[in-house]
Amino acid sequence: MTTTDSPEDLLAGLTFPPGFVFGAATAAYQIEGAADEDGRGRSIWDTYSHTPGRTFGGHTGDVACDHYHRYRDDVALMRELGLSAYRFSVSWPRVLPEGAGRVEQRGLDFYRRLVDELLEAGIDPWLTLYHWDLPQALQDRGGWADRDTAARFADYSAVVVDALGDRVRHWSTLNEPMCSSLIGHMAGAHAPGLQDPVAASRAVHHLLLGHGLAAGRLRAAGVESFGITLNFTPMSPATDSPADLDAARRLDGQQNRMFLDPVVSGAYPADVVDDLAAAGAPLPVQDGDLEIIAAPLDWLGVNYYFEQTVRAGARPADKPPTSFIGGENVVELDPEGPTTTMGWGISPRAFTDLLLWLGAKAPGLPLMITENGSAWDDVVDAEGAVHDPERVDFLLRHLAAMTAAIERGADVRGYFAWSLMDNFEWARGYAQRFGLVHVDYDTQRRTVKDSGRVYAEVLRRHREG
Ligand code: IFM
Repeated sequence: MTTTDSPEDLLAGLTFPPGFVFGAATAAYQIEGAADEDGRGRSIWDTYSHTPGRTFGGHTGDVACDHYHRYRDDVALMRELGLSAYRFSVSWPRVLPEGAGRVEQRGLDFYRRLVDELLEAGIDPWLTLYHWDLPQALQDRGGWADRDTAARFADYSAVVVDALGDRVRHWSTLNEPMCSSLIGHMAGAHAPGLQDPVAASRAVHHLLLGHGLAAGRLRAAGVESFGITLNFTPMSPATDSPADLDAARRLDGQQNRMFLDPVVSGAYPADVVDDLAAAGAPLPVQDGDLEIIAAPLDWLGVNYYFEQTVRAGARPADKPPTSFIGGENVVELDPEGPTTTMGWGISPRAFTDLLLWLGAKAPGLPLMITENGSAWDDVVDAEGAVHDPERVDFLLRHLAAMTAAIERGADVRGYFAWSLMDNFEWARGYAQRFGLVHVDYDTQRRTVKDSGRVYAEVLRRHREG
C-alpha cells in the first residue's frame, strides 16, 4: 500500500477473516430527535445544548435526524448498504424519565420496534446502554460524581435487558467513559459542563463501577456477548526529553490506561493513581470495587480516530481547557499533515499499532472496532450525489491498517463505521458530518455518499468471498 494507491487498489487488497462483522454505529441523542415525545425525560445533553454558548450555533438534539420517526427507512438504508450489524444506544431518560423508579413503557416500545425491524432485515443489533445522555434528574442529585449513580445505572440496565434480552444478543455498558468523565467534568466541553478535577476523577470511577455493576445484572439475565467501548488516543512525546516523556506518560495514563487497566486487569495504573492523588483529585475506590469493575468481558469495543503528540510546558492561553487532571502543564501539538474538519490528524499506522498494543495488554480478549470514521465538508451536488473522496480514502486505509494488525495476530472480530449517517456532533453541532449517509437537516432527506457505496462494496466482496 502506498499513499498514492487508488480506491480500487486499496479495495482489492482488503481481505477479512470469515465471519467478520461489518456494521455502522450511531447514538441515541445524536440521531433520534423526538426530545419531548412519549414521556421522554430530560438528559444532561438537553440541558447543555440548550444553554447559550455551549454548542456550535446553539444546535441541540431536539430534532436531530428524526430517527425516532424514520427508523424504518433508516433500517432499509442499512439493508441497502449490506450491513450485518448495527450499533445503537438506548436513551436512559426515554426509558426512565426520572433516571430511576418509574419505567416509561413507550420508550422501551420504541427500542423493541427498532430491534424487530433490524432482525427482520437480517441485521444484528449491538446495543449500548449509555452514550452520554444521563437523565438530568440524576445530575441534579450529583450525577456521575455521586457513587449512587453507578447503582442507578445497574438498575436501568436490568430494566432494558428485561425488555430486550430476548431479542438483542450483543450488549455494551458504556461508550467512551473518558469523554463522559473527563471532557464533561474537567474540560467542561461536554455535558454536564463542569470544570472540576475532583468531580472528574469521581466520575471516572463511578462510571467504571456502574459498568461492573451492570455486568452482573446483564449476566444474571443470560447475556453471553458483553463488552464496553473505550476510546483510545495513542500519545507520543514530541522529544525524548524526560519532561516530554513524562507528559506523554501522564496523558496516556488518563486517556487510555486509566480505563483499560481496571476493566481488563482489575487495577488502576499505579502512576495514574499517584498523579491524581498529587493533583488533589484521588480516585474514590472502595474495597471490592475493582473486582466488580473487572467483570469478565466477551469483547472490548475500541474507538479510534487519531493519535496525539504532546510536550511538557504551560498550555497556551488560546487552547481550550484541558480534559486531563493536571493537564495544564502539557501541550497537545497540532497534527502534521492533512486534518479532518474536526482538526484531527490522520494516522492509519497508529491504528495498527494500537490494535497490536491492545492484543498484548489483553491477550485472548476479542476486539471489536466499535467506531472509526472522519468528518468532512460534504455537499449534495446538482446531480444529487455526495462525492467524499477524503472519507473513502480514510475508510479504506483504516480498514487496511486493521487487517494489517489482524495479520500480525490482533484478534479483531468486527468493524463499525462511525457513523451510519450525519448527526449531532455534540458541542460541534451539525457542522461536522461523519456519516456514510448525508442528512439534509431541512428536509431530512438521506443521500448515500460515495463512501457509503464503497463500504457497501467492501461488504459485498466479503460476503461473496
Ligand atoms: O460522535 C462521536 C461519538 O458520539 C463518540 N465517539 C466519537 C464520535 C466523533 O466525535
